[in-house]
Amino acid sequence: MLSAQERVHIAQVWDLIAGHEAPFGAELLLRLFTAYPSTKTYFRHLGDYPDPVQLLSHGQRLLEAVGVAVQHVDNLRAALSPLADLHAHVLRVDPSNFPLLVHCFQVVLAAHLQGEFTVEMQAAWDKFLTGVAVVLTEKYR
Ligand code: HNI
Repeated sequence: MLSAQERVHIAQVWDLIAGHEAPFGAELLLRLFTAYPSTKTYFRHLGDYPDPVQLLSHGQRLLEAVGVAVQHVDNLRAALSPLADLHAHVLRVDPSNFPLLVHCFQVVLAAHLQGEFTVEMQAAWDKFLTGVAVVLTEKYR
């Protein structure tokens, strides 16, 4: 459950990302694959070195889903249900990968926003993204 102040931080930061979903997502994936190469095992179909077009395309889809989550912070389970089915039953992404993506997401935010990305904003985004990850991984068992 997010506090009123945490909701403000989520909305403020999302306003900065909105409209830049593809490049933000591509940078997020590049960081994820580079810092944590084991995550690439789920993207074998993109080849050893995913090209920018593939990164932008998947990055955009991923960030658009985060945008849906931002619009449904109180109802994540219902809003993300099809995506949770996909990750659990079709893709079978091990849940241990999600905190890695949550971490890289914050690194991309910090790299771009620098001093504008306050400690309180980071705390709010960590809580929110962890909530998204919980929903996306809870259908595994
Ligand atoms: Ni994820 C497909 C969203 C975490 C591996 N993923 C998607 C799609 C969305 C999405 C949206 C596209 C669905 C569709 O085409 O119908 N993924 C998210 C979100 C998170 C997340 C919001 C976490 C916050 N995914 C992860 C993680 C991994 C992952 C941590 C593995 C390391 N996702 C995948 C793979 C696909 C995928 C693999 C399929 C890619 C493809 O090319 O079709």
